[in-house]
Amino acid sequence: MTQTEPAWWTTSVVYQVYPRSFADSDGDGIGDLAGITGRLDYLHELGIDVLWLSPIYPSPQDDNGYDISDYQDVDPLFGTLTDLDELIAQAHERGIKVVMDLVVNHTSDEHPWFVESRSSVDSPKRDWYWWRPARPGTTPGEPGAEPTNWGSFFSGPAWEHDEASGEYYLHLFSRKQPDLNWENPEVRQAIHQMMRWWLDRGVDGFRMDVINMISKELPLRDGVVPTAEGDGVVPAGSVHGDGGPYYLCGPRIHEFLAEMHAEVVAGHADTLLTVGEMPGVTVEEAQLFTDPERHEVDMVFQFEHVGVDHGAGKWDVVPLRLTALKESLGRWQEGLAKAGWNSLYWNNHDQPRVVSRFGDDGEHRVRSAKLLGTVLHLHRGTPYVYQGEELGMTNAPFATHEDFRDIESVNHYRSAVELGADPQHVLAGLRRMGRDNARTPMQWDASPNAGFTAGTPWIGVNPNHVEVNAEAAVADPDSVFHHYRRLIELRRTEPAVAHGDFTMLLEDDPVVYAFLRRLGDVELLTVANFSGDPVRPAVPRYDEWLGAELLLGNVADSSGPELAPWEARVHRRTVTG
Ligand code: TEU
Repeated sequence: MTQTEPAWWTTSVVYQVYPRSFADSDGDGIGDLAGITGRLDYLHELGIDVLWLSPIYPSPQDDNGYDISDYQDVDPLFGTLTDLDELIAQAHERGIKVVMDLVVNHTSDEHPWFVESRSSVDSPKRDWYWWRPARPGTTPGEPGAEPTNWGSFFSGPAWEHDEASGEYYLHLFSRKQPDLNWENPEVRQAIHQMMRWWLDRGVDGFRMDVINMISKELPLRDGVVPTAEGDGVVPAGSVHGDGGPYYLCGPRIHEFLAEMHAEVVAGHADTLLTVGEMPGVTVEEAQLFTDPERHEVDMVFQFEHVGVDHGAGKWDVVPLRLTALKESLGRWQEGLAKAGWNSLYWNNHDQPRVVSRFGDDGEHRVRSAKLLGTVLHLHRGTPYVYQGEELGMTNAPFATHEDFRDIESVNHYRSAVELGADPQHVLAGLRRMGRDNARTPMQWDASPNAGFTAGTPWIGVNPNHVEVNAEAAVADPDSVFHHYRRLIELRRTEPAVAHGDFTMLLEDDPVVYAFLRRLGDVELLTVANFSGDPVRPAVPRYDEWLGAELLLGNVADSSGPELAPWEARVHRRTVTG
């Protein structure tokens, strides 16, 4: 982004909708497209530029739509293609672009491609997926006979035995999500064609699900079994190896993404947004993926900063160390400063609610939600807001394991308990980290189902919707909603927010998050107190900043040298030299 005009998405904010949980127009308890269309004015008022829709395609819903059985249609649960056209048209009328989820590491096992692939070892589509015989010297179907020892993300082995042919197919996620074989050029061409079809229909880009997993290193081989002792939540006895080194950013990943760009995106590049979801991606790899000269993707979702509270695995939650969070985000800011671009997010449909995770969802809920928004949006990159984040929605009070719906949580509970873990201990991990925290219905108002549905919601509504809801937030000028609205506006009105250089301050401070942005002679200071106690920030010459303009804050009439609990401020000044 040096000499040329900065891309449009550098000044944009993306809003993610998880359609199943956003707004239900027909009373079946599941959100739908017409429900989203009915809420576009709300999103317009918030001021977002882009809407990213989690999958709405036909799907058996084993992983809530991330298991797709037809890439070119809409699941009747969510409506019809006509409803989608209407949503896109109405969004465009309000100046909102629409980005689709693209899930092409795997399909559903009910996708016709897989049905055909499975039908016979001689099927012309056999090689579209990863079929392998049992490990030599073993009996197919017996535990340990899997072609490699890889574990799946959703518990159990990453291979499923197919009785009919005696072979196994690879599924990094659920057994209903077989991995596509990207080595086969026909697979790639079919996907490119499908993507072009969506662009012709008027969509404005793609969020690419686990796209750094599409290239596997050959030959497939065993991974290291991480721990013999267990990690406190998954006890000893877990036999699966980590295949990550062989499928995360594999040998042909850059080639595949460059090819996809050339085949699909080139020619529309100035108007589209592409973002690759990339678990395990390093900043060095991300530089390559997002360098505009390389024509791969515009930005990536990295996972480091949402791993800082993971102990031995995601279910083993450790307290946040703010210094670790700053070290990580600061390194990403620096790493993508010259070429490439960051995406900025706290939340999505896979992460627990940030105000419960890194803030204070009790006494200081509103203030800490504003602080978290401020810190994120003042970084350099494109911010993503996940539905309800702009209300300060919190984790849900799941009482028993039966309250969970997500396949990851349900399988994890079952397999950990089978291996002998204490059910209460497993539940405690699910409550903190379970993906369903993000998936409880959007809280529109204080009515019994939060205005989400007239029927029975597919997952429990958070009882705090009587207080935390959009209707109340829109009516209250001091709400989290209006704070987010101001942050989104600031990105457009203050060029240093989008384009300024970034310098982290106070790296070793355990409670204060502080950084500078600088563009030309404009300098911004963001300073935030990540604690429930007042603090005097050790920012060099802070007294000089106190006289500078306060662009944004989350505590009324605050001006002294001390930050109140969970206070965040953004100062602006003009400097010379
Ligand atoms: O998620 C990819 C991923 O690796 C994790 O974020 C995942 O959610 C899990 O928590 C690992 O512990 C993407 C989608 O965002 C997710 O919803 C899907 O379940 C997954 O891919 C498979 O399509």
